[in-house]
Amino acid sequence: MERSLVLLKPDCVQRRLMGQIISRFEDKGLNIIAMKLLQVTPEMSKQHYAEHVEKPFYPGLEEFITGAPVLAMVIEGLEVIRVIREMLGATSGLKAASGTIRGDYSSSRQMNLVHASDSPEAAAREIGLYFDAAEVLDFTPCLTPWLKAGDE
Ligand code: FUP
Repeated sequence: MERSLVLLKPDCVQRRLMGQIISRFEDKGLNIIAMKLLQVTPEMSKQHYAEHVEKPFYPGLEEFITGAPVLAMVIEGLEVIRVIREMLGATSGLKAASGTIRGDYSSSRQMNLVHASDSPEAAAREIGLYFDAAEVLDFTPCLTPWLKAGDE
């Protein structure tokens, strides 16, 4: 089992798309094990996007991500980091394939609705940034035997 930090970004919250996006993850059989609505601070943004802080687009990215609440989640599943990144599609909504979340709902590179961790190392770092250990619930949904075989 793997975990990913998923953020429904301010554009997703403001556009009232949270329910539709959460449904896609639930319909896929993934397990939401933590969830919190919060306002990202400039300090959190700099930690979250540490690899981008020096890039020319960073000031606009910080203004965007701190501009309204986000919904942070920890989602668990088999190969979930890759699976969710594929569900999101390419970074830009203009390039993302139809059928992906960004391909279906976004026409922007910045306002691309959802963030998801891109590696196990990033997931561990990002989960620690948004959640205390006690906020992440370790439970097995009762439907699990109907979602995957026991040896998967
Ligand atoms: P992703 O891993 O798909 O979320 O995208 P990146 O880590 O490459 O970029 C992080 C965020 O910066 C993206 F959500 C979009 C934003 N971005 C811009 O706003 N402008 C750019 O030129 C590149 C990325």
